[in-house]
Amino acid sequence: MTDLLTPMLSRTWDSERSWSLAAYRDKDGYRGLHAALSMSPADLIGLVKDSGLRGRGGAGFPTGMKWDFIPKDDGKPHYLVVNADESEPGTCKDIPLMMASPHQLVEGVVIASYAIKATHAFIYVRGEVASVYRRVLAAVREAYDAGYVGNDILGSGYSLEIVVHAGAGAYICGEETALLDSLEGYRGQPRLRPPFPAIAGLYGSPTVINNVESIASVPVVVLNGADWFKSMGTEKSAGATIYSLSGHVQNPGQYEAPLGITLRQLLEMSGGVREGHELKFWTPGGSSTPLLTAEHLDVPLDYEGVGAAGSMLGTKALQVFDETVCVLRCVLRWTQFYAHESCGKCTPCREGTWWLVQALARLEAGDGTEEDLDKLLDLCDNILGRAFCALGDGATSPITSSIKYFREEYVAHFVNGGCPFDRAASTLFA
Ligand code: L3W
Repeated sequence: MTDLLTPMLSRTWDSERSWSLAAYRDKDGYRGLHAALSMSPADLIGLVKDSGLRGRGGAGFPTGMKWDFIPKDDGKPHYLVVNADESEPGTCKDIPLMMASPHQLVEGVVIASYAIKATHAFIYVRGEVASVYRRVLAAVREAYDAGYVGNDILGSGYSLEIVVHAGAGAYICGEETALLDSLEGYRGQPRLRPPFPAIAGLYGSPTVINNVESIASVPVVVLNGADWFKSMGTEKSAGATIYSLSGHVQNPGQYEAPLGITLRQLLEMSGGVREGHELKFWTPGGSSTPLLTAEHLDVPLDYEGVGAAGSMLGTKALQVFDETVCVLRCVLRWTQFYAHESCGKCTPCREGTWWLVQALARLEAGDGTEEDLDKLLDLCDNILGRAFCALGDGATSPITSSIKYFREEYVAHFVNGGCPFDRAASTLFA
């Protein structure tokens, strides 16, 4: 882990037994909670709004505004749900964060729950990663024993129960309303929005659902103030965040840096693309965000900058591919993932992703034609904006963007009668 400028989320990661309560307390752990409990819930929401913190799960929705949507004095129970079901291809920031510093999440959960007057909070962890489940559970138990969770927290009169729940392993359960269905014991499938969870969420009650990194950012915002947070990042994308570098880079891993840094700067600071090779394409935020190329190395990695370049910041999962990678093979592999993970609820996504795989497989094998390429784009057109949730839209992103930048590579497959790449030269998708 390398800290660039202002380590905030990663400040404890290099400590011995960084996941323990003792190590967290050594780095001001739970001081944010003390400060938060001395404020009114309304002031706390105001502070998070002022800070400009935006959701780190992909959509960048303003966190304080989401908290403020929770009805005031409605007499219903309120819930906080943490989306820890990280499974977007290339996305690997929440799991390292929870492994290295689970108390940062737990402290954020208590502060956020207090702000929205929730009496129960749920941390929905991806089921396949048992080590994360165990680590978060151990941190929650430690926090109960220390009086940070449970009855009358730190003598404030505020009480909170936290439940750590392991999912059963489905990408769709990262979609917030499918996650709620799964948490309630149903098969995880998205619900129609509106109503948004803030009005009718878990068990029909007002619910805030935030990503792990968003919630883990809250304690330092409370401790250091909105102006401190806004001093990092850009005007509309405040603060620092975790970028995950993977693929053909010298030093893959998590890099904490202010929003607005560029991929060129991150590569310069981290050792660059693998030796003797050059960058061909990359994803700014996982495979659901349109691909970018070497011409986008200086795009500011914030919500506005990446949007203006025709993509989305998403989860800041920077997957880097060099010139040895066949973009078509890469896109086929991702599309197989979406077809497998489609929940089947809506026809455009259920049928469409299956057809996308058929068309891409034919093209990749060198059996396609120009007509197949047009059909592929037509299929994408019929999925985008017509699927029930973001999974369908996301499935089209790598396809349409790769054809935009690498159409000649698609054509080369059917002109050649097969893949023109030497698969042995690439370490990815070989
Ligand atoms: C109340 C309103 N609440 C919006 C809330 C809404 C949600 C948040 C953002 O998808 C993206 C997706 C992936 N009243 C509201 C309101 N909200 N209007 O704001 O909502 P939305 O619909 O913009 O996004 P989303 O459906 O949460 C998230 C992209 O992130 N992504 C990440 C994928 C990662 C995983 C994973 O690892 N499990 O799925 C990557 O790019 O494609 O576009 O809370 O309720 N009027």
